[in-house]
Parts: sequence; structure tokens; C-alpha cells
Amino acid sequence: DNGSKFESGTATKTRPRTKRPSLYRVLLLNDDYTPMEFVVLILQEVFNKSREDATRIMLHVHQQGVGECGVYPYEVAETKVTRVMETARKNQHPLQCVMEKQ
Ligand code: TYC
Repeated sequence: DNGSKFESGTATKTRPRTKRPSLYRVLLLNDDYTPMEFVVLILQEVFNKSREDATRIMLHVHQQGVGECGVYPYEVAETKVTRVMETARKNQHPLQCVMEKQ
């Protein structure tokens, strides 16, 4: 009881429990067979990159073996990985895309 005429019961204060969603890094892996142009198109279409950024990321993956396409909440990251893997498979390219907790 807080002694008020207008309120009764136990005063409770709820701490705002705002849980920020975990973020996941989506990575493209290099291989010897997927055409550079296909990777650039994937980066433009799936990851909404400009032609210039897509080309820069593709070349980074080509030279370093792995590169980041973006950072997203779990379900968004998962959907993008699935889109890349399905598009690559359909076109018979061995391109691999993975996600990792940031
Ligand atoms: N290494 C590929 C080639 O020489 C190009 C490539 C780039 C493939 C990035 C995959 O994630 C990749 N055709």
C-alpha cells in the first residue's frame, strides 16, 4: 500500500525489458568457379548494394577468401543466405554463403 486514497495495492515499477535482437554477419566465400558477374548481381539484388559496392565486395572476397555482405537480425540474415544458396544452386554455381553471430 502506498498510502494514497486513489491507488491501492502494491506499488510496482516494471523495468523496461527491451531486448535488442542479436545481429548476424552474412559472409560470402570465395571459390574458383562462380563467375564474378554472378556474385556482383547477387550482391546488388539480395544485399541491395550499388554496382560499385557490389564490385568492391566481390573483389575483396575473390582476393581474401571471405567477405561481409551485411549485418542483420537473425531471420533477415537467414532469408538472405537461403536466397543466395538457392539462386547459386539453380544456376549450378558452387557459391557459398554463411551467417555468424556478430
Ligand atoms: N573466384 C571467382 C572467379 O575467379 C569469383 C568469385 C568471387 C567467386 C567471390 C565467389 O564469393 C565469390 N571467377
